Amino acid sequence: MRGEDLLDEHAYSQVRADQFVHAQAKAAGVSRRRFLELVTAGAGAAAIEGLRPRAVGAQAPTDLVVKPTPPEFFNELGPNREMRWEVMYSRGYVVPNELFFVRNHSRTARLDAATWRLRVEGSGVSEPREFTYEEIIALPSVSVMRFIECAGNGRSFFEASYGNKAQGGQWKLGAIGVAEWTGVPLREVLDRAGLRRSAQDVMPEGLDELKVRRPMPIAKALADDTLLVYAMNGQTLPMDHGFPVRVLVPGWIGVANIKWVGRIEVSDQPLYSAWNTESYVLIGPQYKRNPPAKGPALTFQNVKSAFELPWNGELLAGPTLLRGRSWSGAGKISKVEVSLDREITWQTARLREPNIPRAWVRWDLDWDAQPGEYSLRARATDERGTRQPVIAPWNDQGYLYDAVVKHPVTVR
Ligand SMILES: Nc1nc2c(c(=O)[nH]1)N[C@H]1C(S)=C(S)[C@@H](COP(=O)(O)O)O[C@H]1N2
Ligand SMILES: [Mo]
Repeated sequence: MRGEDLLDEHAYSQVRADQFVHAQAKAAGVSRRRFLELVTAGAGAAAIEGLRPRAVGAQAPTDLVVKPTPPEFFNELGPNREMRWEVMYSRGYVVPNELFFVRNHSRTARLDAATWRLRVEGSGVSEPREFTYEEIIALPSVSVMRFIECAGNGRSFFEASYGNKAQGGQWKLGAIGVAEWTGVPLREVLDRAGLRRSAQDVMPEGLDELKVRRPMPIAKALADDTLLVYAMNGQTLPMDHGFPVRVLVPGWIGVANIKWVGRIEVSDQPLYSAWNTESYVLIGPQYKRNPPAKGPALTFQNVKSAFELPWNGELLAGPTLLRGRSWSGAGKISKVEVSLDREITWQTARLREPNIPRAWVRWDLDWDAQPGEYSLRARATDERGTRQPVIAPWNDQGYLYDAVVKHPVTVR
């Protein structure tokens, strides 16, 4: 099973669901079909520990995030802070830590590196053990530029396409950031815990109130750039971004990048949690249930673009340099086109180096802006040839909105 390529999203969720159902049915001494009936009726859910996310009580809003998040830099969405895209205009490749978006399911955990431990355990390792912070930072390390993007980034745009709001925080496009992440390849730590050849799934778990956790197949856990991160843009990992250690799972949806990681379960059986059965799965008319999950589990982020402009922004008439960034979970961006005239014509934007896979590329375009109301469009194509579509397929929880966004701008 070790060499099995489960990086493809559909293969991964289908294979795991089949294996899981088989094992659970066997353990319960019922047929596969009877087990599925129970799960569908809601009773089977009890078979899976912690399947349903617990509700979080009301929090004092000031308590949710540690760093200052002034309204010039961020939109506040409950416990989350969305980056305003205009703050990236004329900035460098990475998003500075002070400007990086925050997505917390509950609130920022306040941990002490001196008492923090990382426990690696489960049927997939022969020598379960704990690591201290000192031990982690003494291991071989690498630094990579990658994005972290919430699966719900762009969710608010479903409403304009379908007339209905998708469930969840109504992000525009600011639930993404690129940083230089420094840490230890997860593989190094798994090897030191005696990784078995039979290991199938790896589930990092956070030390936050909800113990957010989500599994990935062993192939993804062993990838060169899947890291246990302790520094962000050359600084100690900030509390809001997972201090002392978080996981980086490049290209995958934001929630895979578990912050405040305290435990990693390695299993020779398929693993499930609420975050790949109830949420972060695709539920909608075109998606099939995938018991015990309510739909196919999300893996990779898709292709998106954003202008470095305020939403409903105002520009002064005259020559201006329009700027933006595009990204894809599948690799580099190969082309970006911009339309200033509501998709009658498209112009190719200049791409600026660097163009790093699973990070983003900056682009720009000269525009002699004349007074008027505009609806700007940018559409990117990645190296696999995937281009942003006109419409994103509906799913109830509003994940993976990749359609071309209509960005309103007034020129005076
Ligand atoms: N432990 C834990 N890890 C977590 C989360 C969380 O609530 N708890 N949120 C996830 C989600 S949904 C996203 S999009 C990213 C956001 O990372 P950031 O807050 O550093 O930008 O962290 C992920 N890791
Ligand atoms: Mo997210």
